[in-house]
Order: sequence, then structure tokens, then C-alpha cells
Amino acid sequence: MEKNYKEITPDELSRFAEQKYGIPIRDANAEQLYFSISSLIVSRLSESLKKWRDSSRGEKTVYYLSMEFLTGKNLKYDALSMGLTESIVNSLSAAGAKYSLDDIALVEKDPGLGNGGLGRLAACYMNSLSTLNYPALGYSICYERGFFTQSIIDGEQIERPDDWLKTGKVWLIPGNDETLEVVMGGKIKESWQKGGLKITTECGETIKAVPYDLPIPGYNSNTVNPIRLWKAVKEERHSDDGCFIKDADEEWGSADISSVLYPSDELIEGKLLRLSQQYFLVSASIQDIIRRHIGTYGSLERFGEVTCIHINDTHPSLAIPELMRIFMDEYGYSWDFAWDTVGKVFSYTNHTVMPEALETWNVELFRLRLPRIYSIILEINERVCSVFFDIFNGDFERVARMAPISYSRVRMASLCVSSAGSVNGVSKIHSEILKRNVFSDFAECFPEKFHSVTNGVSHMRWLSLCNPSLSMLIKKVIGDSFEREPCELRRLLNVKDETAFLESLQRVKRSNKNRFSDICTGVSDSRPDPDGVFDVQIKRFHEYKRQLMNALKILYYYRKIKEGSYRDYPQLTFIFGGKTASGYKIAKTVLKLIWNVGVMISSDQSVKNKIIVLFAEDYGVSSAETIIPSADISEQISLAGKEASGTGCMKMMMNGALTLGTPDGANLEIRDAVGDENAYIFGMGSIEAENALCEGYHSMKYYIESERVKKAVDTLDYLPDSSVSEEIKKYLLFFGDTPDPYMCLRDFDSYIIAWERAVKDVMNGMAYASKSVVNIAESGFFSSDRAVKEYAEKIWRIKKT
Ligand code: 26Q
Repeated sequence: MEKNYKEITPDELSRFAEQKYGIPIRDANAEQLYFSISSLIVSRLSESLKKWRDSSRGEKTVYYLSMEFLTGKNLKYDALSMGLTESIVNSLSAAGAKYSLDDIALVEKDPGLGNGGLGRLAACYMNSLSTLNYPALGYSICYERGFFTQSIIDGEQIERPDDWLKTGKVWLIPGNDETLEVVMGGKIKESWQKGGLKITTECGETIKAVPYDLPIPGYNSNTVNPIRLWKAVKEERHSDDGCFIKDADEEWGSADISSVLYPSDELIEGKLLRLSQQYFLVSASIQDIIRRHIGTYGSLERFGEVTCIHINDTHPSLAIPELMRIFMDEYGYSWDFAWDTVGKVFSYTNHTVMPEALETWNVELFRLRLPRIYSIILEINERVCSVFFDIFNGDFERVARMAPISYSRVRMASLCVSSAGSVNGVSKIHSEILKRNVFSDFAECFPEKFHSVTNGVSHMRWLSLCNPSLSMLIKKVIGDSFEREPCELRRLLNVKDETAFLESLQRVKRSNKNRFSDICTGVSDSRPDPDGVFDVQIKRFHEYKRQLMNALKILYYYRKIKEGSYRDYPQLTFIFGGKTASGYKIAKTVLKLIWNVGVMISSDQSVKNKIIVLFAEDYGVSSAETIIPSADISEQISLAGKEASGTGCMKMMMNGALTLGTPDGANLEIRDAVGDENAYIFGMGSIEAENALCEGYHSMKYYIESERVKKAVDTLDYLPDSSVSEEIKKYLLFFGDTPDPYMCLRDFDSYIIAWERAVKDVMNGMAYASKSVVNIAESGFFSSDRAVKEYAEKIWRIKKT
């Protein structure tokens, strides 16, 4: 690796500790060392950030707007990307430190600035944008408290606030002199001035937006792009102009705009604070983007040529009317010029097809909170609807389906698709479903807008950093070029049948399983046997992801083992991890079910060493980094058509786990890449699932007809907590009109058959290792570098600098 950054020396490190704490390195505790090393790294990054900003000034830039960036810990990742790991390790030992870099890195808390997949994807994309030297800026909110931390007591999720800033603040470079103001509420005032009609908002409430830059270095590159996080500070203001100022703090909670991240994904709560957060983010960011542009170009004439603004799901979609507002009200441009610019600069990624996850807002509340933005959306609505009306010959229903405002709701996805120049899904199947179902009317009008970019993840974090022994083994065989060009991993196919290599791979997996067992705590007091099978399902709890189907599978084997009808099996370790949204009742019951299954098994002497159920509390980026390298089977069992892509599947694949999954999201593309013999795809397809639900799903039929289903469901009665088993049975068999809309019982038989095939293969050591190699080798396509290049070429049309 080239040296892009000056090495860290023992003297320099000592000086930092001396200045900060007045002590020599040898007396410093882990926390003091953490802060010393981190600020030293940040001082390097800060210089590069300035240089990069200067050298990319005027270049076409992508601004990535996202309510979430789930970056993971910074220290080791940044050190690795900057090529500083070795010099830090050496300096620590030369200066006599009592702690290793690994111990010191444990001090850092996971920055919880995201819920899950969407936020983690944004972080991988920032990493790749820097690695590939694209000029980019991420924008988000500096939530004081991130995603809650989870502990489990008796199967109940306990949520505690996350104070990530305690150890996270050191990575943030404050930009106080670039503070901006965001106005909400108030009334629109129109007045005639020299240039014509002037529109302003009066008596609004002003919130200061203070920027903090989190520098994101590229791997083996000088580029550092920032994620600019806005912190809200309420402005002290008195009414001296006769305006009546309501106690806005109480009514809108606006003093708390950046205080906490909403801990919910795919289930939308129409909370006004969330609307305020969204507007706060986009208003500050769009003002910042325009200010930068004016600083370079002096006017906005060329804005559309050199700017891309990416909207990560609909959450930052108010950026569209906000840009219109600033162009027209503050710079005096015409509607047509502003609208034309919108079509040029905005692109939108959809991450979900579930109707309950499509954001809408009540028009009355929206208008009160954001009167000028509302009036602009209303105008957009009228103009686009008149176009739809012509295209569809006055088909009113169709137009209402497409309208940004209809049925008293402001509909964010419609706003995005009508306005942005590009719309994309995150896997092949997802993009097809968008065109076929959710946005079919739009796809008919504007087919050229629709794109597909399959998600990708960072091999640097999800292979090199989290699985150093595997990456070392790979480097021994094919060198280190895969870190810059992940498709180079394909060269491993040459050794997929070489015994010596396969044995080394097995040793790596074994040591990763032991590493995981050393740190895991859970329901069971038995230690997992590394020669057994590690079956892993780690992700947010959601009905469509079907953790319930997995739990039923465990119950089924528990019964089979007790009956003596399942023989010659290895020890089975089932690992779960994930948080549920606070108000998501059924998800909480499923979590409790898994806990109960674990308790039941670990207190049953005859089974306790044969099946182990572990629940990794507070699952997040950091725990994923230890669980994923130990996985044998990667459970990706969503109801087909529901998981837009999934990215955990990619992380497990590059660590050699075999996918056991439904034909959904990226699973399909993984199967295409590795072949049927190296992945286990089962169950209904998306169209079959759609039809099955339309025809009416009668789960009782499967209970009656399938012996496996009956055995699993009946075993619910063995659980210690009968309220859990009753609730789950009701959900599976009798719930209202449609029991379990995700049809766990319908896919159960094929799930069991596929799982048994996977376990059999995993137990066949060499054959398993060879399948692992194929998975690692074909993971190059699932790199975020590839995904970002696709965005850059197809959608943003930006060039590397
Ligand atoms: C919206 C409004 C109010 C409160 C919360 C939200 C909210 C927050 C987060 C809605 C959705 C999310 C997150 C969605 C998400 O993570 N989706 C996942 O995105 C991944 C990256 O594309 C995909 O791989 C997953 O399939 C998809 O589920």
C-alpha cells in the first residue's frame, strides 16, 4: 500500500498524551490512549479534508442526503484505510503503553446514527466514494442520542438511550463559522417589491443548524469526504414586532430536533417531530450546498450541471421543494428554471415496497408546520397532475394514485418520483417490483427515469477489518489487490479444490467461531462447539423477515431430537440478533418466543448440549463484525417480494457462509453468482406469494396437511411461558381474516428440506470449504465500490478527481 499519510511516531503520540492529559503514555489508561490516538488521526484527516475540499472545488459533486449514516466505530477502520495501523501499534509499544490497539478500540462506542440496512448502506457508500476519489458530501443529523441500546431481561427488550457522543465527539470537526438558520412555522407573506412579487415567511421559529464534519477517508487514497452532521440549537427570540409566538417548544418539540433518532424502520409513525427533523436536515443542507456553489461560481446558472443531490429513501425528500423555495424566493429565479434544475440534480433511491413504509403526512399539520414548502408542493401537484391527466385521458383514479397530494395526505414517494430525474431500486427484483406495482403508473409515463443498482457493501470493513485471519489467508494466495478491486477475489476459484488451502480456510472459520464463543453471552450456558453448525439470523425484527419461521424450525428439531427421530446430527448453534421498534408488539412477542425457546432447551438436560440458542444483545455494526466471520449458514428467509435487497447476506457471503434464503432481494443475485449448488434457495417466489395472499391464505391447511408444520406448532405448548405460545398460535392460525400475512407455515416444509441439505453439506468438511471459497470468490460484485461506480456512471454522471 502506498503511504498517503505520514506515519505516527512514538514521539508524536507521547506529545499528544502529554498535552491532553499531562502524563506519559506508559501511565495512560485505555480511555486516555483512545482519545490521544483518535485526535491524532483526526488532525491528519482534518488537513486532508481541507486539501481535498480545495482540490475538488468546482468539480461536479454528489451530495448524499440521508437521515441515517450507520458508520460503525471509527478508530480501527480509519487507521486501516489510512495505512496507519502498523505505525500506531509500533508507537504504542515503543512508548511503553499498557494497552494494545485492540483493547483501546474497545473504548469507542458504536455511533448509533441509524436503524439498520439503509443507514449502513449510506456509510458503505461514503467509504467507497472516498476510496474511488469521487467528490462527495454526506448530510445528516447529529443526533445527541442514537439508536437505543438493547438489553434483554426475561425475553423483554429493555431500551436505554445511547450516548455515543461520549466517545464519538472526538471524530467530529466543528464548523461553527458555517452555522445556518432554519425557519419553521409562521405565515407566508407576499409583498410587491422592485423585482416583483416577494414571498417571505413571517413570525416563524428560527433554529440554528451547527455543522460537525465526520471525516471519511478512502482506502489507500488521499481523499477525505465529510459527513456533515447538523446539530439543532434553538434560537432565543423575543416577540417585538407584535407577532404572537406560540410556545413552539412544547407544541412541536423543536428544541429537541436533533436530540434523538427515531427507532423505527419500515413502520412509519407520522410524528411531527420527525417532520421537523426532516425539514431541518434538508433546509440546512440545501442552503449549505447553494452557499458552496455561490462561493465558487457566483450565481446559480450552472448549478444543475455540477450538482447531484441524492435522496436516500423519501426521508429527505423535502429537499426538492426547499431547493425550489431558495431558487425562487431568495434568488428570484422563475418557477420553470427552478423546476428544470430539480429534474437535473435530484435522484431518489427507494428501499422498500411495503405500503405501510411509504411516508405520507396529513396536509393540515404539514401546512401549519411548513407553510411555504406546502404551497410549493401544492403547485408541483397541480402542474404534474395536469400532465398525468393528459397522458391518461382524464382517468381521475389513476391521477389520484400518482399525485403528490391526494386524499388529504402529502405523499413523499409520489413527490420524489414526479420530481427527481432518476428513481432506483436496490436489487434487480426490487427494481422490477417498483416498476410492476408500486410505481407502475409512473413507469408507464417516464420509463427512462427508472434504474436498478444492486446494493453493495465495503469489503474493507466486512472482510479485511472484521476477519483479519481470512483476509491474511486470501492475501497469501492471491495478493492484496482484492482490497482495491474486489472482483480479483475470483482468482480464488483456482484453489477451490486444493486441500491445503481448504484446510487453512477451515482453521480460519474454526478460530472465528471460538473468538465469537469467547465473547458471547446469551440464554444458554453451554459453549458452542466450533465443530458444530453456526446458523445465523441477525437483522431488525420484522414480520416479513420471518424470525418466527426460524424459531419454529428450532422447535421442530427440539421435538425430533427428544423423540429420537433426528440422528447423526452435529451440535446446532442458532444465533439471533436484532432490535425491534418500541411499539411493534408482534415483533416483541417473536423476540420473547426465541428467548423462551432458548430457556426451554437450555434447561432440558437431554437436549441442552445438542441445540444451543444464543441471542446477541444490542446487535449493531460492532457485534456484526464478530458474528459474521463465524457464520456457517446465513439465514435470509424473508417472504419473497418484501426484502428490497438485504445487505447482511452479502457480508456473510464474503466471509464464506452459505446462504439459506428465499428467492428475494439480493439472495437471487447471490444465487446467480455462485450457482444453485453453492446456495440454498427455497420457497415461494414473489409472484406466487402475491397470488397466494390474494387467493386467501388458509394457514390451518398447512397445519393439517404437513406433519412438520404440526410438530413445530404443537411444540409451542412445551414453552415455559404459555402466554407467548398462545399469542403465537393465534397469530399463525387464527388471526382476524388473514392469519400471519407473511405465510410462515406455507414455506415451512421447503425451508426444512433446504436447511437439512445445507447442514448436510456444512458437515461435509471439504465440500463445505469449497462452497465457501466460491462464495468468497464471487462476492466481488457485491462491493459498494461497484455499486458506487454504477451510481456515478448511470445516475450522477460524475467523474473521479
Ligand atoms: C421513517 C419515518 C419515520 C420514522 C422512521 C422511518 C424509517 C427509518 C428507517 C423508515 C425506514 C427506515 C429504514 C429502512 C431500511 O433500512 N430499509 C432497508 O434498506 C436496505 C438498504 O437498501 C435494504 O437492503 C433492505 O432490504 C431494506 O429493508
